[in-house]
Amino acid sequence: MARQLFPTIQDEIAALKKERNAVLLAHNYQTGEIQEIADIAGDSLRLAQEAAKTRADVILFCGVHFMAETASILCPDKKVLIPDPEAGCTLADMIKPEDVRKWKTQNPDGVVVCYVNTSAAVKAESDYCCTSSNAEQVVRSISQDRKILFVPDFFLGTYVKKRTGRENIELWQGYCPTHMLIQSRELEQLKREHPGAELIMHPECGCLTKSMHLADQILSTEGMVRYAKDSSKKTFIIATETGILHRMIKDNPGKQFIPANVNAVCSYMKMNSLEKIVASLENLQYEIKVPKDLADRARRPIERMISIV
Ligand code: CIZ
Repeated sequence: MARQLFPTIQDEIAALKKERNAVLLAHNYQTGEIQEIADIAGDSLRLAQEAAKTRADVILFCGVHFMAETASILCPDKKVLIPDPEAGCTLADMIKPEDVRKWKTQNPDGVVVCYVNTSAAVKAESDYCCTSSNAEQVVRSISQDRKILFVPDFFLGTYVKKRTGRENIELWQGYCPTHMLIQSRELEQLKREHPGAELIMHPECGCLTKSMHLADQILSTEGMVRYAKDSSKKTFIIATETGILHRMIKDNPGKQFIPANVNAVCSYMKMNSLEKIVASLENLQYEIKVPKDLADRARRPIERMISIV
């Protein structure tokens, strides 16, 4: 049968979504054109929680692999798709389940807190999950006398250690290469050039400790979007992946958003495209399915986190 022609690729995606009864979720770091066609844009946890509420049969997750896994863990009965199976996360790949198992053998009374940027296999070995918006709260909920291993982000872990004043936290040495591109010297320069601007930093930034005195706010992506909307300030320097700027600019006419580094672009996040979304909905590819046994174990630290925050 001849393929139907659509005026635009966006129309084609809308028709395919309807045909498949699919919901399209886009992470805050996706391209603007993907965020524009998404049913919901947000951070990974919010998207996975929204996915859990949906009546759709198919969840098309425009983000990276661990995010689609989280959706599969929280929505075991749905078909979860990702447009490009190669869209991974360098930070998540820096910790393996066997690393966590080894630490637990050496520290039988220890507690493992994993950042959401981890594989399902690492979550399954962890006691608590956290996001950048609730890491401090999660750590504060753990008894002071228990040693903690925080994986995999060294900079978020350092920030939490500082905020809680807790010494018995071991930090994994993982990092996000995109957030490493944001440098303290450039932040200083931008603050000089825009004296009235507020600097909003993501805790994954490699220069966080060095730049803490410059930051007006240290927030997760959802926290940044909320803050920019509520603030009476007019100019903001945004220190995170540049995809976030799309929503901020759209939601806040009259406010100015300056990227801390225009090159802070995650190449994995940008692997998804409108063409790949069409192929994904047409062929129901590429399915991310966390096996039941693993999903049941990986869900526990996520549910513990949700019960705390
Ligand atoms: O949880 C997320 O989506 C990530 C990776 C960052 C954030 O701050 O939202």
